[in-house]
Amino acid sequence: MKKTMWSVVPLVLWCSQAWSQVEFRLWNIHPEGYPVTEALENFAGRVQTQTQGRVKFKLFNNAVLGDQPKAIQMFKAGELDAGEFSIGPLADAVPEVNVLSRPFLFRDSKHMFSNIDGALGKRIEEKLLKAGYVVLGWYDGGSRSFYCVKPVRTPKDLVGQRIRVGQAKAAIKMVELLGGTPVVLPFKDVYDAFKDDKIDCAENNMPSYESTGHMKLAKYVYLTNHNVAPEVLAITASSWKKLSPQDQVAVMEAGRQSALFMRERWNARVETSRQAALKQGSQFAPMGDASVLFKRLGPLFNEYLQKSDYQSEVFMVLSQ
Ligand code: GTR
Repeated sequence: MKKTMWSVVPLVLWCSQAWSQVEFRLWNIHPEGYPVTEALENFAGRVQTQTQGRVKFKLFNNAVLGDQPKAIQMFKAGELDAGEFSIGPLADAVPEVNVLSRPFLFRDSKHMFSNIDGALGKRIEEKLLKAGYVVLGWYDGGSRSFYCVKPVRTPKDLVGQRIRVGQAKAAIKMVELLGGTPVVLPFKDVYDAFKDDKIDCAENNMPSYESTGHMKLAKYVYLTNHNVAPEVLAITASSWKKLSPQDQVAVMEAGRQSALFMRERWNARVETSRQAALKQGSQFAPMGDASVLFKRLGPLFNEYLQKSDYQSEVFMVLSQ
């Protein structure tokens, strides 16, 4: 009897020690009050409650730990535990998710989430897992359009313009095909680049256009909605393994719930940002005849169809 007790005690001690309190570093590019930030706060709060304080996520906003390509490197190197990433730079690191960065893949968020919350999302989650990313939730990356310092009403107006893009192959190629000069810059440097006349245009969704203050410097919005994509809340596979099975369930559930929370906040914010931009004097031009743009982007579309890995996914989405 005595012997059994002694053999059990160290095991219990070891287990509780291995799964005692952990604090994870959570990367975020956005400022306080932004829907992504609010959702990450919601996530961290839920995790703390559900795990009775055993698991904590410390949130680093405003890309203070580095811009997104840097964060993805840190993530891969295990120097960061978790982050909320957009698809472009993530696709450069994990080419299998590139399918989601194809321009004009999804019509709108509803179309996107009907796929991402279904079979397509599952397949991509599996690919991300193989690359060391455990997906905790799919956030809304919104719908991206161009905005410029000078009026832009047709695809021709983009020709010869210096257009900021994030570090993402698909975005660079898209700008080249449209006749512009891609200027790759970190998100936080775009405002100064407009001010210092280093760029003529950028492209983003309404809440980012507003929250960054770009709306004050580039008032002409050309509503192409060329990119509707999700963003992803993920934790590294190695940090994930530090959690007990019970805490993994709690963290996963908190991630899923925070994504639903985010999507709701996002929809409201798109409208308030649009109103704020209008008030600020922004002018919105509709895309007009989409076929002109589609023709120019033809080589990029073909690339997606030729890559056998993505063929079925692209067809699946486009046929809906
Ligand atoms: C934002 C997005 C960020 C980042 C940024 C950018 O809309 O949420 O993750 O991609 O755009 O353009 O760099």
